[in-house]
Amino acid sequence: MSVVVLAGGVGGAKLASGVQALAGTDLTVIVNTGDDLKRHGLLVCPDHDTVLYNLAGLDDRDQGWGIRGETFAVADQLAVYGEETWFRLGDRDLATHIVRTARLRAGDRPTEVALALQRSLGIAARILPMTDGIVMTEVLTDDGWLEFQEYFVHRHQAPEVHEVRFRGIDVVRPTPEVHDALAAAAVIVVAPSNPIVSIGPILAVPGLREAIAAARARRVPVVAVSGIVGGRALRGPADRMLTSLGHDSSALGVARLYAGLLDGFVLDAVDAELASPIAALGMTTLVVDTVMSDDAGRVRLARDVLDFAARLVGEDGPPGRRR
Ligand code: FO1
Repeated sequence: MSVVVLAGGVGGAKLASGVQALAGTDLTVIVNTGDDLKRHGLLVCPDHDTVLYNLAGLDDRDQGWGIRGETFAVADQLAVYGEETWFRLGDRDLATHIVRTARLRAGDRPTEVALALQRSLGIAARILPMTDGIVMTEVLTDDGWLEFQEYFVHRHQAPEVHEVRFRGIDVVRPTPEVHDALAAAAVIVVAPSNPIVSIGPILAVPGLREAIAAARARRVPVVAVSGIVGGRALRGPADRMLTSLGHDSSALGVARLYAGLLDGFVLDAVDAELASPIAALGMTTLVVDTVMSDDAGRVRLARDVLDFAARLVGEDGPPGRRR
């Protein structure tokens, strides 16, 4: 069964690694590239790399990003030279960015470079950038428009976000690899990543929503997992961002953002009372434990999600389209 997961960083990487344990080579992860940035002349792709290190079993579990057991000798020396080092790049992580940047300069496409990095780390699944074009997520705060990592890392997600934009999004397109993955998908899963700045850019790539709709028309179930549990984001600023942008900071608020896109929605047991208002949006719901605190939790949620998606495909296709 070919599984496509749409993912941002940590939450998406955790679920993707659970799916990998079950689906192996039949997994394709489409990752957000709106968080990408240039540091010290190198292109860094945080969401791709978080998924990369998770699927390779190299991820730093305590930190949530980067490589386990990392050292920071280069970052320390960069600081000696007066370089800004608020975005901490570890020594082994830097090798990823050096190789990526060199191959892009040599003329390879971002998707080709990403796939080569994955093969080198022994990953059998595919992690595809949402596009080969350049998209920059920016947030409007009281201090004006900030690049995403300036807001997220440098300012510790402290400024209130009044608006979000994805610069460059209008002119980018999904890659042939993304089109092929969605065309071959047996199930599409929207990971419990930030719905606005992680999943938002992926869905905003022109043609992406249409490709998902075409999959649904072939009776491919599309299911999402809420990253908001008990009104709070398990990690990151999604809860505060939802509120400041006028949405509910709840599983229901997330489901509303995905209305019309999904057949099924997975929410945590602590939010069970939201199942019926979410169902009223035209989605079938599944209430389970969605917190992935260890490997077993990742695989358990992945199995729950895939079993749920399989159940949605009845005689008449996913329930949203039954007449
Ligand atoms: N997050 C931090 O909070 N501080 C950092 O210094 C930092 C460095 C970093 C380097 C490489 C990388 O791939 C990710 C890194 N992250 C860091 C995480 C990243 O900024 C965010 O988790 C994502 O962009 C949010 O999806």
